[in-house]
Amino acid sequence: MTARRTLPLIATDLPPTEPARLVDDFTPALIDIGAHHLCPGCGEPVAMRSILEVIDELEVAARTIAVFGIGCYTAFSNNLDVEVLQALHGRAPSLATGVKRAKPGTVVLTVQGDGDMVNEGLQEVIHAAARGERITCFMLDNGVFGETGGHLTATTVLGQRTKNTLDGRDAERHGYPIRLSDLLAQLDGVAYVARGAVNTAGNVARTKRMIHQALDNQLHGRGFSFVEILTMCPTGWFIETAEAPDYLRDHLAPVHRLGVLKQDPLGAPTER
Ligand SMILES: Cc1ncc(C[n+]2csc(CCOP(=O)(O)OP(=O)(O)O)c2C)c(N)n1
Ligand code: SF4
Ligand SMILES: [Mg+2]
Repeated sequence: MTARRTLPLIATDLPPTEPARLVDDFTPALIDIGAHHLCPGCGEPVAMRSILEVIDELEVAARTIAVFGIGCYTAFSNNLDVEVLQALHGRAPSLATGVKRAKPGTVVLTVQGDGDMVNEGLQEVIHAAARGERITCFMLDNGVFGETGGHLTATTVLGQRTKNTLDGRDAERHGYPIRLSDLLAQLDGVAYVARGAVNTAGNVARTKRMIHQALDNQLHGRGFSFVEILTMCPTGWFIETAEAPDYLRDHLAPVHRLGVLKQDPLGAPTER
């Protein structure tokens, strides 16, 4: 049994005591709204921004097709200057496979959460990876079903507070977390696997390099590329917004370890 968590509970049924304050406009070129409606301190907008900045830098926006899963990040799907397809829960890698095979000249990526990808569609990503599909999949991993209230997912780490594990995930009762990047790195057909995070400026910069490498692989016809991005979810973790970056560092990152897990310079054969 894991030790009881002692962090104070935050009331999420009341409005914030202080209004939000816009400190600057950091809207990236490929997002056509100035503000988003995700929670303050959420890591997903930072991850989305990083992906879009790399697409812009690679000058592939006009031939990019993003396939979205369903989660809080899906709020961005109507506001991007790239083509977007909405997949059913967990099915984005299969839809992306069809798009890439039908239109090999496009740059096809998926954006999914941990609940969408590891709970609701685990087989889809594993099979797409093993087939060596020339697509790039991004998983925004906050260890909770954020959009539906912050419940436990398959990646929730032991001891992590979620809506249905307020005393922390307990191995005996809830099982162990799945480290998806580590699993995918074992598969032939996979060219690149990396795990980044957006809890510090340094980690954002490193994660952007991973995103760049993963998309560059696709542009060179190499095999399946995957980047997991650990993102803060202060709402679903039931902690103060300002505590979330350190909570990610202290609880999520020691289990889902940051770094490049696989880098095959050649990848799978490129005939397809
Ligand atoms: C088949 C199906 N089951 C459940 C839902 C409800 N649902 C919508 S978003 C979501 C959570 C997704 O969690 P995750 O992928 O981790 O994204 P996050 O919200 O954390 O960014 C769920 C369960 C749904 N839309 N469809
Ligand atoms: S619930 Fe979590 S993942 Fe969803 S917008 Fe809020 S902080 Fe972000
Ligand atoms: Mg999630």
